[in-house]
This record gives sequence, structure tokens and C-alpha cells, in this order.
Amino acid sequence: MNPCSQIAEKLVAPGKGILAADESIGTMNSRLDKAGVPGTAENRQVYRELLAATPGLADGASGIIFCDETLNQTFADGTPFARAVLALGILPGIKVDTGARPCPGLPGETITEGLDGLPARLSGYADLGAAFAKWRAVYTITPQLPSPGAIRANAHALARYAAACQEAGIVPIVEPEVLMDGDHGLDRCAEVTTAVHAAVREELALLNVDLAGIVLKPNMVIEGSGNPETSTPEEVAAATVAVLRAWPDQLAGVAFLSGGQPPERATANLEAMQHHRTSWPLSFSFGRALVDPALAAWHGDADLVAAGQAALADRVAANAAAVRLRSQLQPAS
Ligand code: 5MM
Repeated sequence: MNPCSQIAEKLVAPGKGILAADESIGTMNSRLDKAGVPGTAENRQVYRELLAATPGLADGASGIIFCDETLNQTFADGTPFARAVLALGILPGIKVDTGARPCPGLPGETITEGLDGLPARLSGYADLGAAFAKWRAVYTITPQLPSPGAIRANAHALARYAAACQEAGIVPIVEPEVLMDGDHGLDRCAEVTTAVHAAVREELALLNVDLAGIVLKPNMVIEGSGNPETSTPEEVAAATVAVLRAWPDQLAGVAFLSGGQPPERATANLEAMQHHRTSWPLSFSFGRALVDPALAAWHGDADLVAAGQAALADRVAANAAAVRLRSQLQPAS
């Protein structure tokens, strides 16, 4: 087994998932601001250390995704973040895209940037201890979008990124996110997610990316946030797994993003997925669905660090329990 597939397997190990704590500085500041916390480098460090140092986190978290700023910061005791979480039994990861920007030629659509100089940056991140990386492509649903151009351009960038990661011995998390924004129904999300995944698979194959050495981080197939209907967990799970079935057995695993779903709904949907027999594990790589309750509980009060950590531990435990169901429902043969 090559090193990337070994790490990928660890990331989606039974009963574990990934904590996405990789908000860019702008996103993190606006989330801190909403919680009444000034957006400073110091507060971002304190908040990320609160998350990473949560007692027992490694019981349900295989990895944590950080952004560049955090990977270059240290815990209060001076230990660099990557070394600190490794010592806690958690793999450190790094978001290496530099964000989604307006795509020339495609009004209203974005292309995720960050390919220039990527191999050199990856080798620097590997030196800092990063075991895996993440790149997020973003697709908006309207009656006309996403366009074939946006689907193709973003798939190509994801594949270029994934190939570069594997060459650097870093596991790529491949994240094509079809946003929940809009009033579309679940069927339209399924249609778009199907087209997006088909293009991603084609581009990965063209660049010889080893599917056993990647983790796919997709959206769940779900209605838009402006749609008054709420699909049941069983409906979301059935539609999501139906789309995912096009992925070959070699894929190391799937770790869903939460996409702005309320935390309990994301967990219920994840649990419902486990009732479907699949050749790859179906795990989580949630951001907001794990950290929002922690941020709200802490809200910058040094006396409430333990409360914030307890809130994170609760969400991680609930999602870890959901994915652990798989081994009960689908015992290894
Ligand atoms: C945590 O947010 C991540 C980075 O966002 P920006 O670069 O836009 O600030 C994001 O990629 C995240 O990892 C995924 O979207 C999953 O997070 P959610 O909240 O959707 O589970």
C-alpha cells in the first residue's frame, strides 16, 4: 500500500471523521465577529487551540484541517500546531487553495485558485508536518448554472491539485461543493452533483490520480436552503448514495461537508447514510456543524474554554457514533 492510501485510510478510519477548522482569515473574522470576539491573529490562535486541545478529541477525530496562518502558529506552550495535534493522535491537514474567485468568461461563477507554486508550497507544508491537504471548488445552483465551463475548469483544478499532493506524499481531500444556496429541490441538487462528480472523476483519471489515496469531500444531496420543504434523512441518504455509486470501489473514502445544515440535521443525515451498503466509508469533514456550538459556548470568554470544548466534543461524539454504526450494520466479511 502506498503512503497516501495508508494516510487516507486513517482519515476515514471506522468511527472517525475530520474537523474542518480551516476558515480563511476573512471568514474566521466574520464568524468571530458574530460571536462578539475581535478578529485578531491572537484570538484566531486561541480559538483554534481551544478546538484542537479539546480533551478526547482524537476518539472521534482522525484529522484537523487548518489554514496557512494556523499551521504557522503555535499552542500557548510554544509547540507548533501540527506537532501539537500529532502528539494528541490527530493528523494535521492544510487548506492549500487560495480561494474561489470570479471565473473569467463565466459571469456569476467562480474558479478556485492556488495552483501557481503549489508543489513548492506542498513541500513546505510537509516540512511543517501536514499529512493531508484540502482544496474546495464551489458551484452555485440556478436554473442555468453551474455552466459546463465552470464544472470543467474546477474539475481540472481539483485534479491538478490532487496530482501535485500525491507527488508530494500528501493526501488530497478533493472537495467539490455544490452550495445549498437557492430554492432548488433535492432532484436538481442530485442532477448537478452528478455532473460535477463525473467531471471530477474524468479529470482525476486523466492526471493518473490514485483514488485509493484521496478522500472525497462532497456535499450531501439535499434541497436548497431557500426551499420550504425539508427532505428526511432517509431521502437525503438515498439520493446522496445514489449519486456516489458512480465512484469506483478503490476510492479510499467519503467525508461529507455540512454545507450550513444545522448540526443535528447533518448528523441525522450522516447516520442515515450508514444504512446503505457501500464499498467506501461514509464519514464527516464538517466545519460549521462541529464548531458553531463551540464558538457560541465560548464566545471569547477565557472562563468558558471548557464549555466550548465540551460543545465540540458533543458534536464530534455524535457524528463519530453515527459513522460507527456502519461497522454494526455492515460487519467486515
Ligand atoms: C471551514 O471552512 C472552510 C474554508 O472556508 P473559506 O476558505 O471559504 O474561509 C471550508 O472549506 C470548509 O472546510 C468546508 O466548506 C466544510 O465546512 P462546512 O461548514 O460546510 O461543513
